[in-house]
Amino acid sequence: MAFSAALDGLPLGRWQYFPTVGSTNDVVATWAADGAPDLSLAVADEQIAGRGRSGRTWFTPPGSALAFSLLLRPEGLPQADPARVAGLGALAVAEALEALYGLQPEIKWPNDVLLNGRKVCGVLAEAEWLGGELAWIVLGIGINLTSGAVPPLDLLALPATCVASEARQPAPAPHTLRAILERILYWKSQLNQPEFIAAWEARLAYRGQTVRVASGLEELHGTLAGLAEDGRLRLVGPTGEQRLAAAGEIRLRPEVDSRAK
Ligand code: BT5
Repeated sequence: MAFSAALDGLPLGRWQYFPTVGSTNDVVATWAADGAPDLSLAVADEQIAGRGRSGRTWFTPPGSALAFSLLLRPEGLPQADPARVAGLGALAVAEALEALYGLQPEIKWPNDVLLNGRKVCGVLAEAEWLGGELAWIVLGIGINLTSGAVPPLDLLALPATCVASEARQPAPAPHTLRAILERILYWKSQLNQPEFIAAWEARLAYRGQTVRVASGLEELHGTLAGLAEDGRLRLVGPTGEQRLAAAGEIRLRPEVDSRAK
C-alpha cells in the first residue's frame, strides 16, 4: 500500500490507515488512553464525523483529501502547549506545500493554512489532562487535495480551495503526508525556541492589515503585527498600544470580511 512505502523509516509509533473512519482524532485519543506510544498515527481517506474547533464540522469526502492525527506525548515535547502544537501543524503543512508544490501558503493564526486567501487545511490540536497534568495532545490535520474535498461555499465561513487546483498538478496523499510529518518531526523538538516562533510568524496571513480577533464576548481590533515570544498574536491598536491575543476559542478576520466563522 502506498502509505506504507511513503512512511518508511519515519520514527512512528503504532499507525493505521482507514478507508473510512469517524474522526482520526477520536481514533488516536482512544489509542492514547490504551497506552499507544508517542507519534502514533491514524490516516483516513474519508471521515464521516470529522471535527473542527468547538464541534464545527470538517468535511473529508472520500478520494479527495488527506486527514490524519498524530499522538504527541509530553515527554517528546520541550513545551507541551496545545496552542503551539496547532502552530506546529500549520507551519509543517505550509512548509511542505511550499517545498512539494511551489506554493506560497499562509497561516491564518492560530490553526488554518490558506492558499491565495482560501482555506486549504485546518488543524485541530486536542489535549487530554489527567489530574492537572497534560497526558497527551492529538494533532489532527485535514487538507483538501483535489476539488472533490472542497465544500460548497454556503457551508463555509471562509472560501476554500485545494492543493491540486492551486498547484496545477496532482497532489498524492502519501507523498504529501510524508513531507508534512518530516516537518513536524523537525520542528517538534524546537517548540520552545525563538526560531520556531519566527518561522510561524514569517508565514502569518494578514500581516500589516487591520484585523479583529474575537474570543467569547471580547473583541480586539488592530493591525496584525506578528507573534509575541510565547506565540500569542500581536496586534497594534490605533494609538500604538500593543494587544496580545491567546489562541483558544478565537476567530480572526480581516476587517473587510464581516462574516463570522
Ligand atoms: C478546523 O477547525 O479548521 C480544524 C479542522 C481539523 C480537521 C482534522 S482532519 C483530521 C482530524 N480529525 C478530525 O476530526 N479533525 C481533524 P475550525 O477552525 O473550527 O474550522 C471549521 C470550519 O472550516 C467549518 O465550520 C467550515 O466552515 C470549514 N470547513 C469544513 N470543512 C472544510 C474543508 N474541507 N475545507 C475548507 N473549509 C472547511
